[in-house]
Amino acid sequence: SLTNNLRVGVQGVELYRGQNKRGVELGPKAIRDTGVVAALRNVGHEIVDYGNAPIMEMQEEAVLQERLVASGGRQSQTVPESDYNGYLNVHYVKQVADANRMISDWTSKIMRDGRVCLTLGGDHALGIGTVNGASQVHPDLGVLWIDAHSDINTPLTTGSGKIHGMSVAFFVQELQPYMTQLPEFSWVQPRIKAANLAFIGLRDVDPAERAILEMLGITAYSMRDVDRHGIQKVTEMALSKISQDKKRPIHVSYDIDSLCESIVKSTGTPVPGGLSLREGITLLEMINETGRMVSMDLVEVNPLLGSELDAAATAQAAKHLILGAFGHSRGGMALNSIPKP
Ligand code: NNH
Ligand code: MN
Ligand code: MN
Ligand code: MN
Repeated sequence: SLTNNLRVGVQGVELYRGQNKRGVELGPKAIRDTGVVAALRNVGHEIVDYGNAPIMEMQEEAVLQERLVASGGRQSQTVPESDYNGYLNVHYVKQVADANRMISDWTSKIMRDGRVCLTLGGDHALGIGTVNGASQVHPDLGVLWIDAHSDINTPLTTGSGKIHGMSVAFFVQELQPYMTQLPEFSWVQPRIKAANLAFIGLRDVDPAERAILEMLGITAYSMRDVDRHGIQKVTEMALSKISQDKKRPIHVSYDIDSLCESIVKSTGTPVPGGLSLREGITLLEMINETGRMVSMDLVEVNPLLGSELDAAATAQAAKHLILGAFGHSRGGMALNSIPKP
């Protein structure tokens, strides 16, 4: 049965330096503006919204941001790349590292307050911080990474230099011997075992990423698997792979681009042929039913991409995914479970 009586902490993370399209920093506001927090209260949860983490780059960028808004246009801009050095191609290392250090602290603090942590992004590089924070509280954490992409490039294998395509590489224990150690990220504790990680929704994986997945035997269900087995079977398999004894606490990192490009256009790298919104909801409902989800990210909503209607549809999709993850009953609520005023 669905879990609908949790203590929940919401945090926004206006991170955008993990990729190169402005606007993803407006994701937390776009998602909150759907009324998702009030909707979660109606489901029955007790919720504290901690607001947006004051990451330094947003303060530095506040002026730029105002100019963007003042320009009247809601057009996304592509930001210039900044290389780590002449040898590695990793963009904005310090900004992304410093932001993640704070995100990690906020995540573990929210969880130590006894709350399920819901993180609204922002780009997917924030997963470095949320997984680190969550695994500090639950060292036996399992991770489900729902994404069109596997985000497991290392600083050596990345073609793009974008850290949102490398997040997973930072926290997988067995990958560390192959991982270029960046001093800015030396605070990260890679505690997630390859066996306790699974991907669902893949359809755009780089050759080096595929090699890493195979080398470490990481469970990865692509859209081909979803087509073959159906989303229920795939979710069951993923859940039992990452926790055979069905006891492990679960972090869900949900990239909105796992959904099909036809429904989610306001995201940095839309990919055709993805999950339907219903498959996304079903998957998250099943995770909710385990009662073991301790933390969830919803990332890569960029309201400056696509039309305003696209942006609204993408934010709505995010809202309904979150509702599924937090046990909203599509069949209506039983009278005795409706929260008392
Ligand atoms: N694999 C590519 C890279 O490393 C694309 C990653 N883009 C994403 N990931 N949107 O979710 O840059
Ligand atoms: Mn570059
Ligand atoms: Mn991603
Ligand atoms: Mn993605």
